[in-house]
Amino acid sequence: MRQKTSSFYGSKKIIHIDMDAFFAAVEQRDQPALKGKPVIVGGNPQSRSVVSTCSYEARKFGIHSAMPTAQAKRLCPQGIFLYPNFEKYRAVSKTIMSILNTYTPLVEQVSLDEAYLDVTENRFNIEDPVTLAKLIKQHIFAVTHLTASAGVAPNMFLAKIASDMKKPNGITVVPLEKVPDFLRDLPVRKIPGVGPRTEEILSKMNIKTCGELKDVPFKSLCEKFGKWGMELHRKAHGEEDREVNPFWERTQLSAEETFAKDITDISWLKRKLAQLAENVFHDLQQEGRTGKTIVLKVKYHDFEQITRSKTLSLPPRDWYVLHETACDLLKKKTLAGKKPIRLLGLGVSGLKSPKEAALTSQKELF
Ligand code: TTP
Ligand code: MG
Repeated sequence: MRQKTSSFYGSKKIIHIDMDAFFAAVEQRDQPALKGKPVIVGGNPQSRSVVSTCSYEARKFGIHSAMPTAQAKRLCPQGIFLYPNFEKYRAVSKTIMSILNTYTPLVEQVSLDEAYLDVTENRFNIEDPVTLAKLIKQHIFAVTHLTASAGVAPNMFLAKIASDMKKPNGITVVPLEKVPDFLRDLPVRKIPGVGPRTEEILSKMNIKTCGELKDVPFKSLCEKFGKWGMELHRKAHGEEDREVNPFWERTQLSAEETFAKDITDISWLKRKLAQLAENVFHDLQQEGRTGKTIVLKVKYHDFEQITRSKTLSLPPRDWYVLHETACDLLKKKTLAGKKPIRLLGLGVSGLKSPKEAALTSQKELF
């Protein structure tokens, strides 16, 4: 036993758990006729809505989260299209999180279906984190009849990358001594936080893998990316300081997009804000949270970045309130129309759960 876990010694033992095709799996569980079928959870294919998720059977048709539902329907006309039932998913999520908490109090929930556990010390005094990950997966399945994938690693970002590698129902283990091998051929895009923009800049520097990124001098990365460069350098070496924080709570939810070219046309920018508002509102609904402060982020063509915000008297009840507020900020508080814009972001901050929000508004009445 000691032999097996020695590679983790002197470091942390982190498990990242991510449920497989979460919303779709819950639907397949509750309607056995859907088992083995392409199930797509999202909005109406007749509207401009997007796919929340789909079963692994549907993924074979090229369908994925955030794809327009209409496109999913074209790719898989025989697919079974369902509306999401957030209340049900929230209840299942609560059960899963309470299972995780029986192993260690150090559980950081990241979304409805995803969490990190620091099992360096755990309630069962099990030394081998892989044994624990297997137990946790079995436990979740026994109670919910749903499968999860797990990543086991010495830190959070490696555990997250690992949990995605053998989906569905897999476990990927990255012991400390295997970290360099694990990162060598891993595409830089797999590093959490590396989006299309960073990927593009790195690609222009001929860097496609974490192994190649590791060899870039620290100074060059900092010159290119500032603080983010420092972070990238550490990640390429498999290092991270973050601790699993059970009290972490998302206080802001946002969406943003970098455009293929810089934009001056205000009507185009407003249309883009409508899409961002729909996405953000959808995510708020999914998490069952509300907030009153609307934040607009603008990055101009010269990379100058500004954020402007407005606090409403009530949380937005629909996406178009978000959209209207963002358009108002864009018009009155930015140089949109005069100075070309490369990125727009829209967020809601000061987030509260519906229960907290209800309590606050009751207090405000007295
Ligand atoms: P994910 O864990 O990203 O996806 P998943 O669980 O459906 O599939 P897998 O992990 O096996 O790849 O997201 C969890 C849930 O969050 C997902 O079931 C639906 C929801 N979701 C959205 O509503 N919109 C999105 O764009 C994404 C990515 C997820
Ligand atoms: Mg998942």
